[in-house]
Amino acid sequence: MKERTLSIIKPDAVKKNAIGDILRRFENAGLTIVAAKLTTLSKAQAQGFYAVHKERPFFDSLTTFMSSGPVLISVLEGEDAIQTNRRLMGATDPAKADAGTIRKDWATDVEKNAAHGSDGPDTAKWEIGYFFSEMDLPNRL
Ligand code: IDP
Ligand code: MG
Repeated sequence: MKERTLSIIKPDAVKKNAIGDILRRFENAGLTIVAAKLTTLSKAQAQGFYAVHKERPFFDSLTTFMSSGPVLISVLEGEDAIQTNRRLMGATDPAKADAGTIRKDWATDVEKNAAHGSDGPDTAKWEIGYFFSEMDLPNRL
């Protein structure tokens, strides 16, 4: 099914000049980039995005990291975009990520793990709406 997902190339991967290589992987996998912005999140914006994790012990460190430098936020569209992006990223912990995945190739550790991808249709819709408006994304799915 054609669907959309939210991707974030995290500050660690942006610092490694990996934006082009990572977007290339999305495109090579048949995903289309339908909206994108390069921005630096405030701590409050990062806390809002990761609110679902606010009780986790790593929440403060994670949101400090996510607001530590530029990120490339994009909306990817295609068949099974959510699972395709998760497969391209690999496991949350790069030590457990398959060879050839984004996290295996660029992550530093389980926190500084190079990329974010929505984990399901409901979170994808919420996450896309968190960063993009109707004007950025005409409803043409
Ligand atoms: P996901 O990004 O693979 O969906 P989640 O469990 O949703 O993984 O966690 C969100 C983010 O929180 C991860 O991508 C990672 O940056 C960070 N994180 C997850 N687990 C840990 C941990 O055990 N220690 C530190 N940071 C973590
Ligand atoms: Mg997640």
